[in-house]
Amino acid sequence: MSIKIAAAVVLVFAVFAAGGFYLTRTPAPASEAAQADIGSALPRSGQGTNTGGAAAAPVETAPPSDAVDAEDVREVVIVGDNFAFSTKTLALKSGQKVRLTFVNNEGMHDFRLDEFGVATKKLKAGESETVEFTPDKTGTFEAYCSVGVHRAMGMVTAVTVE
Ligand SMILES: [Cu+2]
Repeated sequence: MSIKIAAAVVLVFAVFAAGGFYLTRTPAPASEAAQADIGSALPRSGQGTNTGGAAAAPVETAPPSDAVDAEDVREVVIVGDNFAFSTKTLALKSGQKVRLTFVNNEGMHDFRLDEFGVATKKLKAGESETVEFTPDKTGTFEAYCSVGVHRAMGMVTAVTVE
């Protein structure tokens, strides 16, 4: 039942996000059904529905701004071994934020991408570190491990930004 309510609240949110004026002009059948499911008078304001939704399913009804942020961030995971990165080529978009997690499987390695100021600590086996950056120029750049001669040994990733 709580899932149904959460779904209904999300639906109402979606309608509000699409344009609240739709409700006043021509109420969509979906919103009518959602209100019937809840079984009580649903406040027309977004704040009212937010309070009710938080009790039913906090994760589902997180503020819409979170969802927008999530869409704008490119999540990348790169694993390091002796002596290579799991990702040989990485295509990114200029202006799109990147949340890169470097996971080190064995040995000691870091992940660097000088052009965008990316540099994890030198990680031991089993450690990981997440860095965030937003590429602001296009081209192909070489990410690398700065430990010893690992870069020369091929511990690199070709990062293309377009
Ligand atoms: Cu290395």
